[in-house]
Amino acid sequence: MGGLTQRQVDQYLDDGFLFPLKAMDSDVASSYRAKIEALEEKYVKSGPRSDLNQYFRVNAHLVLPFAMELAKTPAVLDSISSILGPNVLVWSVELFIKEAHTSKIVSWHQDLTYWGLGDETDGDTEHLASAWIALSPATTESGCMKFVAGSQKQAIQPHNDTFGEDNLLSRGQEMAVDVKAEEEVNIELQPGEFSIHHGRMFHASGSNTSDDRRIGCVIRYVTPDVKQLVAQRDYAILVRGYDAKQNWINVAAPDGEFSEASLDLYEKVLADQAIALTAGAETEATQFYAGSGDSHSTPVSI
Ligand SMILES: O=C(O)CCC(=O)C(=O)O
Repeated sequence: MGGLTQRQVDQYLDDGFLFPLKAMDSDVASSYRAKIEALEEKYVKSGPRSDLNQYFRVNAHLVLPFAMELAKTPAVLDSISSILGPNVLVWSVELFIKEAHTSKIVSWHQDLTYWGLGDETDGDTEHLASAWIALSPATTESGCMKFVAGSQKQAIQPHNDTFGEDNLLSRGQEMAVDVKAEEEVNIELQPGEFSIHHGRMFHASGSNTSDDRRIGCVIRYVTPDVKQLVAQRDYAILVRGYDAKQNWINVAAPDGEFSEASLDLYEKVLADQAIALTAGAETEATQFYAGSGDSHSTPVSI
């Protein structure tokens, strides 16, 4: 089994992120991009029950087999296991797509702020990491992610909901902290490369001024130690080792693209998670729940 060197693990512990790492050859990344674009063509008017973007942005692994396949990419899992240990579950898979020449951004935030996840009683955890795989060039020009080295050593900061129209985050959540330009590290990745970041990492991304779409697939990995502390229950798919703690409802990977069973499970998971994701929001929880079949409803997301 591959995995990170001790030096890379130490660097991750210092900086809170690692990049660029190789997930797959660029032609394999292109084949995943082609699958995404084929779905966009197929569901141009509406998704199977909700808007296609809902499934892309939240829990794609529950309804799209290729998203689960990406989450099981051996090189990514090996690296994640070097950080999280032998027992690993996938909590979420999300696609972040920025069209060419668009003003969409992601504001500065820390992932763990809104997920309701933590260790035992503390709404925080070291046992979660995200891997972001580039499926098209992620450059400064196309709006790649930006990290602040060492920021994961700080506590969760206060965040404000801005609901900014150009913000890819569902609440436009933004940290009430000024990040100086000289602190930013641009996480440039070529198709097939990936980065890993900590759940408390200060991160953001700018607009896409390039001629190509910027497509990233982010996978949120947890260990059996992590618990859902806000919602009553939460779900994950075991991808390495075993889950002796059973803090998660272990579910199966989808048995087909948007199969009826996978869509039913998707809606159940979304309804349960909405309780955690909307905690503290200034808007009604229903605004974030897209299981109603309303193709214009706001995706539930980070
Ligand atoms: O893709 C982006 O620009 C932001 C992604 C992000 O915030 C994340 O993966 O946690």
